[in-house]
Amino acid sequence: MTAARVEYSVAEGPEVAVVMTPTANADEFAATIPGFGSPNSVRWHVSADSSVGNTVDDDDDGMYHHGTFTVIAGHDFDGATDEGWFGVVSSGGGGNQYWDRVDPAISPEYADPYEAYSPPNVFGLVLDPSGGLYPPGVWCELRSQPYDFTNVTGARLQYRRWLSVAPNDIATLRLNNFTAWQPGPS
Ligand SMILES: [Ca+2]
Repeated sequence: MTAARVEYSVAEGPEVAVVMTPTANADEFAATIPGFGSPNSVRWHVSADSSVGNTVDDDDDGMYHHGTFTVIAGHDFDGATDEGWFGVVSSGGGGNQYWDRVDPAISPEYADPYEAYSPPNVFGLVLDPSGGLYPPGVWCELRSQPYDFTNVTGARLQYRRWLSVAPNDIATLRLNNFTAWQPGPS
């Protein structure tokens, strides 16, 4: 490697890049980021350049929470039940719904995840040993039960996703029917 940098953001603010410096160990780099007031959340990821000109970006962000951090609800989708989550097809699809709560490794589709962030299971669309893609012209939703945030301040949603969509399809994250995230057609 010829260079490495860590990019961090505080409380989902703008990313700041810090150049990492080589340590005494071969191919090892280190950097220090400043301290922050509490409570706070810091997200970071690392990218590096190789001697042949390639840049590798670690797309698996790290996350550090400092201060009193209370988990109001959490789901790894690995329990005995769906924990109140349910699939809905709000248009198209002929009344079928396509969400599966399984180990994604069962799917032979190259675009599907090969493992869960929290093994073994994820919720995903058409994760089937015989393969399969979501059908065209369908709006598929995975919904949670409602959560009571009475007297809660500073609530945030954190999740892991794997997104593979067909050209011109869109993915959307909605909270209280407010579009919180939508990367646009891909
Ligand atoms: Ca899981």
